[in-house]
Parts: sequence; structure tokens; C-alpha cells
Amino acid sequence: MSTVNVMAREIAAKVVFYGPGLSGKTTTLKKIYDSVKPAHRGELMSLPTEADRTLFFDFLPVKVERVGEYSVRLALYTVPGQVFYNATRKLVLQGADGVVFVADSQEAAEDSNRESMVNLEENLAEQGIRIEKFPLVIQYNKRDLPGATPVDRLRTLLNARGVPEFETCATSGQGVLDTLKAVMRLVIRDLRQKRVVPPVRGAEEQTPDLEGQLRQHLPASERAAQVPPPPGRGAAAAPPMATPARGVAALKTGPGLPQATAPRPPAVDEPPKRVMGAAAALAPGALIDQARVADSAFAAGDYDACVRTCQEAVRRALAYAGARNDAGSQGLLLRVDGPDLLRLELLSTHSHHRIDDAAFALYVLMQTFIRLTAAGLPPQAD
Ligand SMILES: Nc1nc2c(ncn2[C@@H]2O[C@H](COP(=O)(O)OP(=O)(O)OP(=O)(O)O)[C@@H](O)[C@H]2O)c(=O)[nH]1
Ligand SMILES: [Mg+2]
Repeated sequence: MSTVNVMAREIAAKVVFYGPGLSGKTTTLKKIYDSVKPAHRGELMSLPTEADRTLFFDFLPVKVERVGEYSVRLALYTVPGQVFYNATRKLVLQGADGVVFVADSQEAAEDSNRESMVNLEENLAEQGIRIEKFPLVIQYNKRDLPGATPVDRLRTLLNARGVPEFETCATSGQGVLDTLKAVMRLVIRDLRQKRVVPPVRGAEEQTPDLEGQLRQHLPASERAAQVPPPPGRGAAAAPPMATPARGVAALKTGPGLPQATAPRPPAVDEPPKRVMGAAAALAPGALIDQARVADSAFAAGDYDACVRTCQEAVRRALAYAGARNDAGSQGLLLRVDGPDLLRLELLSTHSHHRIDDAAFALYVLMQTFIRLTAAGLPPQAD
């Protein structure tokens, strides 16, 4: 579902974290959220059940300013790993440009790892994608647990194709940014091979300082509290991250940070930071307020209002593809998935929406925003 806006020199790509239940997908996304500078990411949207299992998806937008001549917006999603959520997994996987497979290193998870990899292969195949040709990276997670299955064994079980692999501990953050960078590189290389993104002039693509761009600096006291990386291949991975202090002021005043700009005025002068929900983070300016209403309704548990607002916002967003066209043509022009639009409209036929109805509505709204941005709509003046 990658989209490239050549004029704005911007690539938007979708990366999905896949894997068996409880392997650490949501924890990985949370850790990316904590590790990446606030300027480079939006808010994390998580849709868990009471038992903290992912019900629909988690979502985090991340932006990298310079990758060659382009900036890259990544829409990171997790799927629910529990076996019976396969319909949701298929939906979230739709249009993915790359996948991070999060394997659970515990011995007891051997079968579920393998089954989940087969399930990924099948679900990709349904979309006409051969896994061998697809940007895929494997995270061997929970390396910190005693008795973790040796990596050689996991490799034999899951990585016969020899895709890039990383040892991670999502709870400490070790290795998660390396995995993210690796999948991003594979996605961009794939887009260049497919000529979706023009090939670079000159021999090799310049590797940007992704680390410097993305990583959130932590105060020294927090750095000292980090767990040392385990020996082996993971030693080359990113150092583990402790949970950083939230907010721009805390970030900029951490000790030992380079002062690139003049000292900031005291926090009291700063306007209160409005929290960006998942839809608002992707919304064009003219639709941001409506997106916020949808985000807030979801957060407040008002799923009827969330569905209604998403339906209205999707209609308004589609109208940018020609107000005189009908919704079907608008969807086609923007390449928004037709069955998803139909299903969203059909939600009007019942009242008392459930959390997964609202999550689906938000998902379609977010996809529509991504497609709009790719088409360079609405025009700048809007
Ligand atoms: N020790 C250890 N525990 C981890 C690690 N990563 C995740 N966990 C724990 O594993 C449990 C499940 O993690 P989640 O991130 O919710 O798993 P998930 O893959 O999103 O699970 P589903 O949403 O059900 O598919 C939580 O208790 C996490 O704290 C890790 O690297 N090491
Ligand atoms: Mg989860």
C-alpha cells in the first residue's frame, strides 16, 4: 500500500508486526514509541482487551526526514496474534509493504511460531504475494528469558530463507530500532526495484543517520539503569531503552544533550501539547478536528459516535477526489479498498456498535487519509 508523492518527495509505507500471540508485538511498538523522538512519531494507538491482548491492531506513525532524496512516513501496525483473529490479521496485513515477524524465543512457543509463520505466508499468498519476494525481517524476541531457544534452532525453524534477523528484548528495547531500520531499508529497496520510487542517481543509496534522527536521547540517570545487551549477535544491536520522560521539554533539557538551538523558554510559556490520536496524526489540516473527534470518541468508549464521525470524515476525505464523482469513483481514484468502504457504510445499519466496529471505522479513515496524502490532496492551500 506504499504511496509515493514525487512532488513532495515523500514515501508512505505500511509495516506490519506479525507473529504468534504474546510474542511481544505490542511491547515492541510501545518501545519504538518510547525510543523515537516525539518529533518523529505520532501517538500510539492501542486496542487491547482487558487482558492486554491485542483485539484489533496497534498503530504508530513514524517519520524519517531523509532517506536518499525522500522522507519516509511509516505506518506501523501490529496484528492480534491469537489464532482465532485471522480475519483481522488479513485485514491489517492488506497492502503491507513490509513485515516484521516477532517470534517468541521460549521453547514452549515453538509450534505457535511456526504456525504463525505459515499463517503469514498463507495470508500474503491470498493477496498474491510470495513471501520469498517480500520485505521481511525476523525479531527473535524475549532473548532475556533464561532457557530461551538457541538462535540456531529458531533460524532452522523460521528463517530458512535467510532474511535479516535480530535478537531482541522488547521489554528493554534492545534491538527494536535496529529491526525497524532494517525493515525500512528493505521496503525502500523493494520500492526502488518495483520502480515505485525512482532509482537513486549514482552508485549506492546514501544511508542516512537513522539512529541520530530517530533515537530519543535519554537522561544519563535512565541510561545507567539499562540492562546490558546479551552476548552474541544482539551485542551489535541498539542499547536497551528505559522508558524516557515524556514531553518535549523533558527531552530537550536532558543532561549532556547537544544544544542545537537557543535554550527554550520555560515550560510555563509553552502552549499545552494537544495529544494527537491515531486518526488525527494522519489527517490533512481541513479534517484534523473531525479526526480528533473520532479519536476522542473511541478513547471515551462512545463507539456509535466514533463510527458516525469516521463515516462522515471518510465521505469528506473522499470528496477531495472530485465532489461531483460518486463515492465509488472517488474510492477508485484514490485506491481506497472498495469492500472496506462498503463495510464501513453498512455499519450504519446497526446501532450499538462494538469496539471492533469503531476500530474498523478508524482503520478505514486512517487508510483514506494515507491515500489522500499520497495523491497530494487536499492541495496545500487547504
Ligand atoms: N521477558 C520478556 N517479556 C516480554 C518481552 N516482550 C514482551 N514480553 C511480555 O510478553 C507479554 C506479551 O506481550 P505483548 O506485546 O502484549 O504480546 P503480543 O504479541 O502483542 O500479543 P497479542 O496481542 O496477543 O498478539 C507481556 O507480558 C510482555 O511484557 C521480552 O522481550 N522479554
Ligand atoms: Mg498485541
